[in-house]
Amino acid sequence: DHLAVFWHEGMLAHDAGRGVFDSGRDPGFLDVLDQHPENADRVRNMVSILRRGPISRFLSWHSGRPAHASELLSFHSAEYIEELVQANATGAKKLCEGTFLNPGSWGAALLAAGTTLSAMKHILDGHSKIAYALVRPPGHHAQPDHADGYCFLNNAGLAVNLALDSGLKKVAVVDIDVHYGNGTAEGFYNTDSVLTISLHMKHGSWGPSHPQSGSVDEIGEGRGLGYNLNIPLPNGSGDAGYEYAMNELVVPAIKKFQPDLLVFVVGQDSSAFDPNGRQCLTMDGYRKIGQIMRGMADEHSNGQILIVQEGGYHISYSAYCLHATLEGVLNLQAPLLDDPIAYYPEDEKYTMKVVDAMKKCWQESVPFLKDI
Ligand code: 6DK
Ligand code: ZN
Repeated sequence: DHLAVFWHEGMLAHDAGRGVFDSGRDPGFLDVLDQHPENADRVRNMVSILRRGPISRFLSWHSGRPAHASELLSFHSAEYIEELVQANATGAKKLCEGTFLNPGSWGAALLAAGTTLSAMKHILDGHSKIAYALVRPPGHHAQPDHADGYCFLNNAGLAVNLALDSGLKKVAVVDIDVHYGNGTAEGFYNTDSVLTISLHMKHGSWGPSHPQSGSVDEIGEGRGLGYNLNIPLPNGSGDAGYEYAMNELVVPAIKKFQPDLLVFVVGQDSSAFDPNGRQCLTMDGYRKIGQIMRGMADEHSNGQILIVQEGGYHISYSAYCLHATLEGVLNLQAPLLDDPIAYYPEDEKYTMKVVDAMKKCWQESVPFLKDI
């Protein structure tokens, strides 16, 4: 069993700078500003854990490539692409809230799109059943006509259209990034050929969530009615909550839809330690979701899964959660890698027992506290 990873280091050239990226909560007390959450270092760590971690023996590495401008028109309007080309040529610095350009950004965005297309083509050509596009800048907020939420080009959406153009009839997208995949949803809102499913942080349940849409009643339109399924989950849903939502909602929907191929849109910002979310997944939860995705692909989609990278902002835990997700997709029996951070004691009353023991110790050894 193996998994083909598509990557190109040119994607590291996109740099959205430093700043106060959550102006809703930071009143400007701090001198040392954060890197933009979507920085090159987070992806450097994803590359290195896949190269050096125990999963490395199951992976083959393939070079990504830039998309041609003409390939972008399957998802985006010509006007929007022209706008991006102009922004790049004139050195524009900001496209919308949180979404910044530097001189390397457009080249990186073209590489992210082209690399995702290459990964999809690899599956369509029958070279591998499972491929992972390790890409940045991310794509799932990018709409046919707009940049949004760190995203310029909708990498997964472009790949879905390649699959349809190559003769596949039905593709399902399952997006577990903590934010609603609104761009992908919009691109396929009126078609029944693509079932888009997004699990995300319910708007209003924690912090300044983005975007503010993604409610359960946004179910598609026209021929696409019913083919966009939103699963907004309350913050803190955790491993058990996500596993339940996968088994109760996603698995039956995929079973009914019978896709020819699954696109698994992953974001590690649903983890317990992410600065941009509070869904509280740990490596165990990501591993389980990966296993469930693999089970659905084996049962309905000839084992075919394209995995596409989106967000995930904890500089090290994101890489570990990615590793766990791919372990799950590979259906490995025992976990390959321990969780370095998440620790939940089995007995939640444990602290009380420790405190009781200390009190007893004080009563016995500290003279003035012998009768507390
Ligand atoms: N904040 C993503 O992880 C991107 O889904 C998340 C984008 C969050 C944008 C947050 C944002 C504001 C708004 C107003 C003022 C200040 C800050 F696409 C992925 F990378 F995957 O706009
Ligand atoms: Zn996200």
